[in-house]
Amino acid sequence: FGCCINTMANSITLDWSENCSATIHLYGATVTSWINNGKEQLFLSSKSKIDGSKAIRGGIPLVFPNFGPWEHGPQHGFARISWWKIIEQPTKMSNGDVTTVLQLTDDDKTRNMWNHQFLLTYKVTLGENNLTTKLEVTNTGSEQFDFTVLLHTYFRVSDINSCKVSGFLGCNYSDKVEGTDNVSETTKEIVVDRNIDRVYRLAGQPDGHLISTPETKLMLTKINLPDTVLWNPWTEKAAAMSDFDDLGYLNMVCVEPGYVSQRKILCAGETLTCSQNITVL
Ligand code: TA6
Repeated sequence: FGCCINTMANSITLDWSENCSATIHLYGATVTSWINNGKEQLFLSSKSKIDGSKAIRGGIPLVFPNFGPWEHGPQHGFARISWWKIIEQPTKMSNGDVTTVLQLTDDDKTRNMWNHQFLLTYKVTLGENNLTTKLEVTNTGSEQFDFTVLLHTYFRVSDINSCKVSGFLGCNYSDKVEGTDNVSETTKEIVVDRNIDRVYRLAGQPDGHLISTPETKLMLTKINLPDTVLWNPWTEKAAAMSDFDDLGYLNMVCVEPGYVSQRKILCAGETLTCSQNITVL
């Protein structure tokens, strides 16, 4: 099976086999689909815009150079609402993995918001039973800059009530819904049953996060993304988002590896390489 570039839809599809593929949209370099063993692993809202009018609601949006509300521009920064370029066509490696590389560099638009020179290089690798997304942030300017970065992964679940997420035990977190900070997690396996929006510090160490439902078990491991955001909008917040299916919260959970509780400082010429690997167990 080869790989194809669907220029009409501004997306690239990586084909490992007829029932194992991934699709990346050039808008935001957003992975919008990952099918493993014939089953879709990512959540994509049926109301999501993929015409470039707003960030894609689902898949793996890229958050850079700022996680959360931002005084210089849109929430979560400009990476997920920019058109990226393919710099390495989809390629089948000797071990069977299929990879592609996309890139985003500063331009007038980004410099108007954030006056720094940067290069983002994003490599997506599809294996028989795993997906790896690796983001390299390079400071191509002559001054240091600081940022936060996050992979905003939306996992598809058959039923949120039967989904358990582990890897947070003992981690301190800030809770955007309760308005608390520095609470320590006492639950080994979290079952999301309400609006949850937490930034866990130093989470998923060393073994990663297990996202399990009766149907599938996914293991998320990460490099240089010390924090993990756990989010589900639940009923009210889902209904308040025009691009989110009203009942979509029943079929998704966001487990988002990020470098967000502290700002990362990059000196001129320096690169941060961060990645997540999601394996179907
Ligand atoms: O990752 C969690 C979060 O920061 C939530 O607070 C919520 O705002 C979510 O991201 C989605 O943000 P968006 O800008 O995509 O609507």
